[in-house]
Amino acid sequence: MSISLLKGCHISLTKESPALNNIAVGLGWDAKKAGGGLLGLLRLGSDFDLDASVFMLDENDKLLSSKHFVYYGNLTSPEKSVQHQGDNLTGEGDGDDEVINIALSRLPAQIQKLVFVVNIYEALSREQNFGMVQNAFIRLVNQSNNQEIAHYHLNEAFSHETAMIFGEVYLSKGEWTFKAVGQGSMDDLNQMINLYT
Ligand SMILES: [Ca+2]
Ligand SMILES: [Ca+2]
Repeated sequence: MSISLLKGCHISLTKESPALNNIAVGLGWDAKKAGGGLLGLLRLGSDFDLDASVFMLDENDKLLSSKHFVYYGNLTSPEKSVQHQGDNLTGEGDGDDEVINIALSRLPAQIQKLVFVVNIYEALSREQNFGMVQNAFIRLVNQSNNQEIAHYHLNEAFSHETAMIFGEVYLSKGEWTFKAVGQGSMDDLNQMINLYT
C-alpha cells in the first residue's frame, strides 16, 4: 500500500521494498484556472510550463559533475542511472506530468542524494509563480511490480516561489530514504546549479 507523506516526513525505501532497484518518480501539477480580471488575461497570454529535474549530489551536497544535473536539456546521466522521460509543456490532465526513472544499482558510489526540483520555465518573464499552481505532487513507483511506494501532495499555500524542491532520495545509514520536502525558492535553475556546484 502506498504511504502518504506529510511535508518534512521520510520513509526508508529499503525497508518498504527490500529488493527495490528501478524507481519511476512521477511529478505532477496543474495550472490554476485563470480567473477574471487583468491577472487572468495575463496568465492566459503565456504558456505555463513546469520542468522537473534532478540534482545528483555527493556527500558534500555537490553535483558529481555538470552531467549529473538531469533535466529537459540533459535527459540521461552519464551512467544511465537517472533518465528523464521528457518535457511536458502544459501540465494538463491528471497523473504524472513528467517522469524520471532511477536505477539505484547504476548510481555511482559517490552519489548520496538525489534532489527532485520543479521549476517554472521562464517564470520571471512570464510573471508566473507557484501561487498559480495546484495539485502538485511527487510519487515513487517500484517499476518491478508497478506498485506505488509513497506519495507526497504539496498542499501548502505557495505564493512567489518560482522553483520548488518536491522531494529527496538519499542514503541514510545504508538505506535509501525518501523525504517529502516542499521547499520553495525564488532562484532560477542557474542559481540552483550554482548552489550545488
Ligand atoms: Ca515541462
Ligand atoms: Ca497535471
